[in-house]
Amino acid sequence: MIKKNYNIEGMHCGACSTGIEMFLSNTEGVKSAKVSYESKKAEVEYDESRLKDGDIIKTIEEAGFKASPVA
Ligand SMILES: [Cu+2]
Repeated sequence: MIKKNYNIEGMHCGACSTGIEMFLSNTEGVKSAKVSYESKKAEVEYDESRLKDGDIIKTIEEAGFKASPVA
């Protein structure tokens, strides 16, 4: 398991962050996802043998938002 942080663009309320959390949580290989509307960040814990950085970003984009890894 690996834990990574992402910056998220395009959220305008707490429902957006909850929606992204649910979207990520329903993704196979994701163990946990915490999204903060206040800090515009996501903390995702996932199985690195099944998912890559780019898969997490793609999943967030599929939910309708822009994501980039926190350096
Ligand atoms: Cu919203």
